[in-house]
Amino acid sequence: LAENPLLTDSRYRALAGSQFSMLTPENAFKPQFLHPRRGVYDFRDADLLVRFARANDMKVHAHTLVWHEALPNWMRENDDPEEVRRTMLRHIATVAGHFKGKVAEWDVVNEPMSDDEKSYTNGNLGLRSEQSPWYEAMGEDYIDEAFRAAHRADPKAQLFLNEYGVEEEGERWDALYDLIKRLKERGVPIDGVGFQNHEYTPGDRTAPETFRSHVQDLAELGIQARVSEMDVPIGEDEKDGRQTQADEMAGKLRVCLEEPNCTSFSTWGFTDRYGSTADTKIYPPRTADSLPWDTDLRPKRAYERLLEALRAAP
Ligand code: 9MR
Repeated sequence: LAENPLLTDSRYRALAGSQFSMLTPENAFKPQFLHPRRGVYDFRDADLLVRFARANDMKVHAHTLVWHEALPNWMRENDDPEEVRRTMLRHIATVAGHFKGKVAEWDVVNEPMSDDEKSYTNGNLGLRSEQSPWYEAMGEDYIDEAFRAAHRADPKAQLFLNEYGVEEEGERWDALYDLIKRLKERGVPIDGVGFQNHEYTPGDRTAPETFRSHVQDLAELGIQARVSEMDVPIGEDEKDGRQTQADEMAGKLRVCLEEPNCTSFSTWGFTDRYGSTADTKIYPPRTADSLPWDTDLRPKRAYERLLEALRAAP
């Protein structure tokens, strides 16, 4: 983290000014690390990141309170719905309470939408069901309860729902939009939606203008948007891959800078040396080409294009 070139790049600092940057923890705030046993919390790594951010004038966008992954086993083991609900509420109260005033934003609910086509027609309104202990116990209400609990614990934090695969048109976006509308109608304290923007395959690359129209749809509901986890892995022999990667990233950043309710842009990692799209199933692991800095921390074309987009910002 201390190697992050953004901390010392004067070109970036001059452009970003006081809105210097926002740190998003990749793993340290996940329940499996923060809450390894019932009632036993370990905030050491997360606190370290918060101190690092403060020392470097960065805000913290904390990730994540309620997800169906990265759970300690004990959280999955209970199937009494009332117990599961209490576990979720206690976790949120303790964790968001611990970081009250220290983090600016939270991903309260991560990835609630289903990957199973059936969920979009069987009455689940596109929500992930059997994979999620939270949905299993409470149905859609877990989302309402999670946001209300986070708001009680830290009333000033901005509260986000974070999702992938919603940058393009289709039933997944439609279902997410309807969900946000229902939440707003029920008075749930949700402030924003994170668009992850993982573009793992060429088929995942999406038009910036479609993303813009989704950001604008959210603006009408009084909801912020952010690019939360962008990475664009390119194939080794993909022609003009680095150019495509640069265009994808800069295209999304430009939309975000132009739309008043888009509040931040974050890549998922910064250097290919530690990128989460590395192939770790082989030995030695093969690093991917997916982030703005290469494995030697040299800026790629993507970084130059991101700077250009910042420079042209309205
Ligand atoms: O990059 C993260 C990886 O190190 C973890 O093993 C994994 C499971 O906790 O999560 C990865 O981050 C994911 C993020 O939390 C949610 N959106 C998808 C990200 C990439 O898989």
